[in-house]
Amino acid sequence: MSRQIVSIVGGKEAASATAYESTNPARTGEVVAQVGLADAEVFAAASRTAKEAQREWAKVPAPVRGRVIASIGRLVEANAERLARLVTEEIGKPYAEALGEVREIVDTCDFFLGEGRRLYGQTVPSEMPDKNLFTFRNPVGVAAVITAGNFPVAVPSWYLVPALLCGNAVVWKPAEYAAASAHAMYRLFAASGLPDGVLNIVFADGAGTFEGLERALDEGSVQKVGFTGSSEVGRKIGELTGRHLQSACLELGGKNPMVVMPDADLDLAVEGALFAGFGTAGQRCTSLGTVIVHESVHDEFVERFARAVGAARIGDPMQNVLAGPLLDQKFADRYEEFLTWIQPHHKVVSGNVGRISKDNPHGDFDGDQGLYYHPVIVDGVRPADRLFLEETFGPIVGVTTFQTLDEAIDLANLPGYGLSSSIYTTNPKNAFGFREGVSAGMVSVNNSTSGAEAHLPFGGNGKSGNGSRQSGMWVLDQFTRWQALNWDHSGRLQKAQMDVAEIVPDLDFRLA
Ligand code: UN1
Repeated sequence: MSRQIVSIVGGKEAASATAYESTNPARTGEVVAQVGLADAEVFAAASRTAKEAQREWAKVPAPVRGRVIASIGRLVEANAERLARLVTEEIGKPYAEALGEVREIVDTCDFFLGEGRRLYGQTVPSEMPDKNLFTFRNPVGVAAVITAGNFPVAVPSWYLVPALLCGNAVVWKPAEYAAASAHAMYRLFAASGLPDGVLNIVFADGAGTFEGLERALDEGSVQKVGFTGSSEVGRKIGELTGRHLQSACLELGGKNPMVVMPDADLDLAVEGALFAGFGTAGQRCTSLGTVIVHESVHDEFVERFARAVGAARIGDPMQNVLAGPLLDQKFADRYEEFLTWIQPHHKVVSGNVGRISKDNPHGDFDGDQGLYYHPVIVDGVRPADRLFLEETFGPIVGVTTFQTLDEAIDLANLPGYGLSSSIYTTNPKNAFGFREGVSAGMVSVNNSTSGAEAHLPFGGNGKSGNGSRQSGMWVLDQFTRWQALNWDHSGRLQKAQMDVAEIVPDLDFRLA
């Protein structure tokens, strides 16, 4: 029998309004969890509960909160295989990658448990005597965190761990199609001893979440929104939070470019493009969108890339495969639409296109009973094409050519996203020139566009986000607000800018 799961608010199961089935995309007939979806009121109520709980949580000394984060890391580590297996079962991510994803939670905990003993403020000299200036990091309050299901546990941890460490309470709304993985992660967090109400999990559909969030913002019970998902929904959340004078932390889509210079190690570039484009079935926000390859090496690169894709194993995600199925039916439907963007002037160089089946196999794999799709390389993509300009979440990569580095940089920036990017070159001049010119928040040199490490700033510009950064010390600015304190112990009112001693220089002085 499959699991039955519902939202948990203040440590108690909350009411659900509608039912949802989370299924295994590798065997679509298999239900992983029956999920009770809550309505807008439950979301708003969870935010009120969180607001109440946050007051006490903020009073727990940060080093003690850091110990809780340490416990979460240990619990996740001790349950790594189980959690990874559930992720594979629910969203079809190859098991080795799912284990890596779980590792990323532990890495994030490792980083932030120490932050509990740092969370530094500053002492700052005053312009007047007998006066001291300080800065403090205060928690923002309640964070509403809304996450996608392609990284159902790692990406949420990028929000949850620092938010909790900084003394905030959280209402987390995970993707419905990854509800069981999220529920398991919630239980691991709860086992760390987090007081009830400090972390709440609400399962809801998009419309219910949006309405609940709007209510919570109106009521003043949410002070920060974290969102990972599409640029389209990110824009709506940005508008909503903007109306409440808040700036959300938005981690959105990408059309991530990979530039291949004539001096590149082509085998390395092919290996990078294969993993960046088709690992995770192309379903990372950091997945490769377009290879921008120098015209002098284009034919050679495309031939080797197509060969590598033809040889890549697609199949049961519990096996040693490059990619498993797509995340969910919704993603399969959308991906099929992206395939209609292939135009007569394009050349598909990777072989078969579309759903893998008995009549349309990938090597000897017939698609079993899952949402498996052929990896597709489309050569001859032009700057005006939808395939060039828009994110195509799934296993499809475009190829185009350039003559000069400046032209490659212009092409890389043209779609207007700015999450990740990559250049393959053996010349440092090209690497640094690209870094300087590309609009992306993340740049790889001789490496995949995906696979960022958990302690570097993660985030994008343009259509990829509003400049917010997650991970490492940079995310602290999302979950804390600086407070400035000045303390005058002179025993008199000293007026800033007015009662300041003046040392008079001789500005007419010149060397003889
Ligand atoms: C995402 O798809 O939302 O850098 C995040 C990477 C992963 C995270 C991807 N560590 O590819």
